[in-house]
Amino acid sequence: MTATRTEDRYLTRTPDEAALVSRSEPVVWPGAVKGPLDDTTLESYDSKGFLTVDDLLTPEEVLAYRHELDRLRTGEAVREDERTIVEKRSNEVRSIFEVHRTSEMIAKLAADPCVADRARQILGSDVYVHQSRVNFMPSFTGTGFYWHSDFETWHAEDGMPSMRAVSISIALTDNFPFNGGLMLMPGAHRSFVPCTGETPDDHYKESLKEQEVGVPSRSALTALAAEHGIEQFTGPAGSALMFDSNSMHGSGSNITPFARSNIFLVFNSVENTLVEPFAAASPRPDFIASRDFTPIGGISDS
Ligand code: 6CS
Ligand code: FE
Repeated sequence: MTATRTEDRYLTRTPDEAALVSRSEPVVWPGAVKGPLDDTTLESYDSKGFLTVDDLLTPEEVLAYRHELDRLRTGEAVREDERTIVEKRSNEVRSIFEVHRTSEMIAKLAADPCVADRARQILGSDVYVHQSRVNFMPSFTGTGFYWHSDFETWHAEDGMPSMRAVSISIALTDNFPFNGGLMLMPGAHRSFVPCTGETPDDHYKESLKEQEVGVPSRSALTALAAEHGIEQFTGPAGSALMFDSNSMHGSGSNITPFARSNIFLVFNSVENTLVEPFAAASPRPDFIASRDFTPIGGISDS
């Protein structure tokens, strides 16, 4: 059943600015699924909208994934592939989507209990991969991403009904405060920020390079930052950040010699599968927003 706009709790991409909307859904879904996260960690995630995992990967695993990322981005054909996003100015490869389908290593990582069990525990259900990408933030010329909520885009352009998805960003290089590490506003995930501006056709062809539609107003960002502050995800290669689909986040550019790369996986609850977009003429391609809702693995018995 496709929700009509009148039933849409999270109206966005409207002509005029609208007030913040309080989140309807829980952040951590009632304890239907056990997992590796202890109560203190879950309470912190519930409150802030994100958590960090130290040493998710060993140094040897980090090296193996870095070789895999180099394999994935090598070759002229990669640049012509629609799943590859290149930097606007430098034309360097910035992101490659759908890597959970093109890389067996990354498919296994997504299904690994140390990743999938955390997602299932937070979302309280079986999960499937909504989106995967590897990100290369080049040294010296890496451009960041302006403030945004991923859910705002996934709701508007992919038809994701509710805030019942979680992302994990796994660092394959050291994340320093100065080389474009992700910034988040702790607690802002409890407010939905409607954005103005109609979604252009094929918006993803621009928004994945630089998002201009579907970004909050400066007044909304100023109010959120004043209320919640800003924290930055820093940590060594092998560490990971898990964050709620509606976390307000963004990243700066990278003018340092220290390149940044990560594996980015988005898990959506099988109870929250995509319907028609809520604020776009047509859904985005499957390589950006999967419509294969097959759960990964079963609920583990851990
Ligand atoms: O549009 C998207 O789905 C992607 N865009 C950003 C800026 N973050 C989340 C996601 O990968
Ligand atoms: Fe994002």
